[in-house]
Amino acid sequence: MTSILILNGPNLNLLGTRQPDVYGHSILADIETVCRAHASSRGAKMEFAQSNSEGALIDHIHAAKGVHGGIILNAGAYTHTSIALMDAIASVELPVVELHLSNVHAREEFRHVSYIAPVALGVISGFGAAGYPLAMDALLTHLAQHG
Ligand code: CA2
Repeated sequence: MTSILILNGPNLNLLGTRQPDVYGHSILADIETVCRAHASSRGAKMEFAQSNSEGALIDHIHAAKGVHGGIILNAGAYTHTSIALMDAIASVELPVVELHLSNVHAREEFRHVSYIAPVALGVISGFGAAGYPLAMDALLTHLAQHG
């Protein structure tokens, strides 16, 4: 059975508490519930994780090798800063979908830079919590075609 990792970065544990105009009303646990139902409807396994620490996110990416077929990564603000996350993704050679709740290209210029995009399969940004099942469909379709 295909298995994927859905990994969430810094401050995403605060979803639903502030800035609902930007990030929506869902809390991360709601998003996890939707992802679990979606994975099961697609016959896939899923691990869902969040960390505020760059090192822990890198450890999750390393541990995905040989366990998961691919990764959906909302790296939060580390997207715009972290060469270390970029190197971790490149090193595991797993397909990664970069995901953002907000449309980062419609926001401040510093959010237009992504260290993840050059090593990602593709990017989904701006569809709120609905972006998670979209990213799952994109990754699972890719894995069905390419293994
Ligand atoms: O749009 C996204 O998903 C982001 O990855 C979210 C990050 C932001 O730094 C990226 O540029 C885009 C921020 C997540 C912080 O989420 C909060 C939620 C509620 C209250 C405060 C922060």
